[in-house]
Amino acid sequence: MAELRHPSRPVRIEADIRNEYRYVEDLGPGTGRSVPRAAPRTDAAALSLDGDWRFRLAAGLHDTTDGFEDPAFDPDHHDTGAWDTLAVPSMWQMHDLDGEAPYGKPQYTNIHYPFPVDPPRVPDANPTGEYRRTFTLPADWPADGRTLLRFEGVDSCFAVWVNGVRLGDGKGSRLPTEFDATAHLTPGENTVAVRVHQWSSGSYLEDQDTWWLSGIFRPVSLLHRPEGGLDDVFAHADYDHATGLGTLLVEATGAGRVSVPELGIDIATGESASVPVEPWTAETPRLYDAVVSTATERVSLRIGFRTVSVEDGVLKANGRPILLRGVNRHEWDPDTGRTLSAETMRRDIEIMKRHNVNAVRTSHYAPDRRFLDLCDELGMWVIDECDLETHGFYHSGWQGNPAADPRWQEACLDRMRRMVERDKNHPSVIMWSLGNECNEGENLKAMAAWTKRRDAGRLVHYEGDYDSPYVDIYSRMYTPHEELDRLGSREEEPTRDSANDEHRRSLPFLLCEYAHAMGNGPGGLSEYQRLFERHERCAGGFVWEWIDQGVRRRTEDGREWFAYGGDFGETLHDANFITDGLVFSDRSPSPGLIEYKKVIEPVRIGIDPQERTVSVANGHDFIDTAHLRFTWQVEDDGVPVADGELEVPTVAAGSASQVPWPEELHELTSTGEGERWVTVRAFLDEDRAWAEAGHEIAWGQAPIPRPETPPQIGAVVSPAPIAGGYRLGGAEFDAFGRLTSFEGIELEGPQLDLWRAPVDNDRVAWGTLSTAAHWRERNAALDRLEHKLIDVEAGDGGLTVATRVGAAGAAIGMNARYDWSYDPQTAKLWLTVSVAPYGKWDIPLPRLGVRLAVPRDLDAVTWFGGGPGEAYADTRAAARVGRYDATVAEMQTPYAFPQENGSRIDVRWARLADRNGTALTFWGAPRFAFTVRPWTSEDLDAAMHPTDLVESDRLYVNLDAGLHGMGSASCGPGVLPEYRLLPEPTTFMLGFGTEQG
Ligand code: IPT
Repeated sequence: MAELRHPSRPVRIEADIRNEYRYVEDLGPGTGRSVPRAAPRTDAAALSLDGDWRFRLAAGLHDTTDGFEDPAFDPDHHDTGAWDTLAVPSMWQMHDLDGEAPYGKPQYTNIHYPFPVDPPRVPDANPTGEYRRTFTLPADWPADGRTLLRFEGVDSCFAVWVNGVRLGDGKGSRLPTEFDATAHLTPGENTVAVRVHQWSSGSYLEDQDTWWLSGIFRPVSLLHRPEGGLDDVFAHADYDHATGLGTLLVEATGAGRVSVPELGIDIATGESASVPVEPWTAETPRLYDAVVSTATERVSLRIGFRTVSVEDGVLKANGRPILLRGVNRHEWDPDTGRTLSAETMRRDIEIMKRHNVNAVRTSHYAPDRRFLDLCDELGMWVIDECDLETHGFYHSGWQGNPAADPRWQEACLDRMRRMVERDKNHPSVIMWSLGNECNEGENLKAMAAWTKRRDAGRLVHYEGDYDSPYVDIYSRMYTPHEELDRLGSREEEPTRDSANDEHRRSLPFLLCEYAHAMGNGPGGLSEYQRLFERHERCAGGFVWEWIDQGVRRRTEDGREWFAYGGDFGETLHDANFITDGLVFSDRSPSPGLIEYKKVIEPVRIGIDPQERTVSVANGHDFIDTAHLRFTWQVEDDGVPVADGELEVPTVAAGSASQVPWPEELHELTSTGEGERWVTVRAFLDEDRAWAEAGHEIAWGQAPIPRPETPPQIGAVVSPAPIAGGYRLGGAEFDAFGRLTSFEGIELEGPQLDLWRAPVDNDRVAWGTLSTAAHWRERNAALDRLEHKLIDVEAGDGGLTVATRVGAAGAAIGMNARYDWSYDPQTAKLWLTVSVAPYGKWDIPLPRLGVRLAVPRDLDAVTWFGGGPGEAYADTRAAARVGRYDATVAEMQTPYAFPQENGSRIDVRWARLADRNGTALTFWGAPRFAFTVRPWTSEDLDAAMHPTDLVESDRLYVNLDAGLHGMGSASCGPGVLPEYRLLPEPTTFMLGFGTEQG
């Protein structure tokens, strides 16, 4: 194993060494590179150079102490025998992290550069990897034309040698670079050597919110370019919705023919043809196979005809407004970092499509190009974003921002050119984004201008310049709801420079980031979606972000966990701000994704029990509902009693239709004892490329109304004194009035609980004190409340226990009274909790409810209420009323950073049972929120990772009258007023029994 030498070792920096590495810190994008171009499928010869390369790592550029030499190929001088073997593509810090971590470790920072901000200088401790491999050109490798050596992505800067000849160097990590190797290749064995530097001037342009990782992380290949071939092609494929004609024009660097057999098109490059076509949309990703050929090369393209436009300030595709239900996607794999397999890319899109997502912003760089092939094929609107972010300059008031410094202009333009040229043939790409978080600057303007000249067929996006002078869409991030409402109504403040106002007001509005999906949440998605749907100016939004970027690790005893910032001993890091995705690091959906799926469902199903109708509103932008099958189902107290198919006439996109209830359902409307709910669901009628027939797209639910009856409590028993306390029917209490057992089950009695392990949205705040900090603050100290008994009174009706609840040092607290009664008829124990705050409260409560401990064996959970997943006041759209079963383990949500989780909403009753039939049932009067966990909120609060949580021999059950909402304050607006849990006098009632619910 190569030893990563200590970076602080003193090294001699000689003048000639400085010269040799000048390219690392110069502002140029690279030297010796070929012109950027598209690289479509072709029949020209190609040779993959992926696989095992020889590799070794030095601690810095100037670390010549251990024979770290010029990698120019020289068989006499170079013996790679002692080198390691490393897979290409891969990121060198992602290797053997649970073992020796031979190539250093990942580091995570959000905005801060992980080196002194002294552009364009980077540290001498610049981990530098030497890569080398040999390859033999196939015997039939063509002798004519040229051969290019292509790198799809190298992070962050590299120089290349072929057979000892230096071809050049490059920067721009997530963009392709090609070098002409023709003159230096030999028919036999060849050697390619690449030297890769972790840091370079390019790092100043790549300050995205992700892990700092290095290496040849995307594929490498040799590509033959035949004489008279097609080095570059640009297919323009528009769709005219008025005529139904698609117009194809292929520009190419060589003169050739373009044929689309299915459309009968056979034209010359540079010529156009218009024929009737089915247009491409994200909902109907219709692609036509085309071949562009010259005498020496055949290039295959997949053509999607579509036209993107802005009309009257509305974003349109093919003449119709579109609503982007999007996600921001970093490329991430918990084992390999930003090196992704094709399967993983497909998996991402499948999961997105299955959750009704129709758009991706490739935050914040051009993705592996195979991802865009898949977006074309499966149907996704894409904002393709340039690999450019200079966020770290924010901390110095944007002094020295490369986006505003003409010396960096070529580097910026080069990045844009390489992205646009690479991706210009993808119908899925509807906007080019200049980058992310670069503030303002002339270089951005120049990038926009170049892009518009090069490709008039797409829109230009950039968020960082609010005046929006050179973009086609007004884009912002994390805008609160009420401001979005004003923006949607075009009632926003004027631009800073009044010259821009008219232009900006004419633009559609986009939230390129919103709803920060960090930890539990985001709350408020439904409210955002309503605004997007209300205002036609709103083009929709992109949730931040798609995936938790955790690094998979294992404890010594083999338990899996996911690392975030700081877990690799980084001194500068941004902790778990990197785990903020809609899917967890292993790509399992988080509750946030389930919620998002429901909120953005493209079909809205309304059920009106009065009118006995079902309404179906088709929110698709293009397709009708013919691909959907509808069913209805009736449940009594969550138990299915009847179901059937629902005939819904085909509803056109943007229309709604109402159907009467089917006869059978009609007959079921009278309801007996329990609650009767009608659920209507829409499923895919047949297999799609991304889901099978039967996949659920949307649902609606409504109760058959009935008067809500308060719990019937019959004649109650009086408490009887027993040794050390009281007995009340089947319940025993200690002298302090705390419940100790019920029907023989040992309990640690319910008592008032106001605390929750703060969620990221409580904990993380920008420029203000977080909600959790207020909660912990000395005068409140809700995390360390004490309970003081004031009085226990055994009366005729039961037991009354009065307490005061407050923390040491705090002047605010709660009066809490517990009224217990026992109804022998039903064998139920009833508890009425009455709370009244005292002192001056100016903060919301984390939760309001009671907590009790029960034996660990009661592991089987059944409940009737909202489910199946967790739901909170402002994240409850996906909670469906029903009867659910789960184990205690399944009731937990494994957020990478432990926090409040797993609460089920609107629970009518919940039952915990062990294997021997012992069971405890809780009733609400009428409802409660319910969590059960094998550890306490305090344990959750103290843990850094789920693997820190140790199961106790108890289960801790919370029965809550309410919980404070989640909001999105970890980056964005806090909890909306209607979901804040305010301290006020409250009474709630709970029942305890052993019967079935
Ligand atoms: C915004 C960034 O664009 C994004 O990359 C990510 O860091 C996100 O925040 C938070 O996770 S910028 C923020 C300062 C609004």
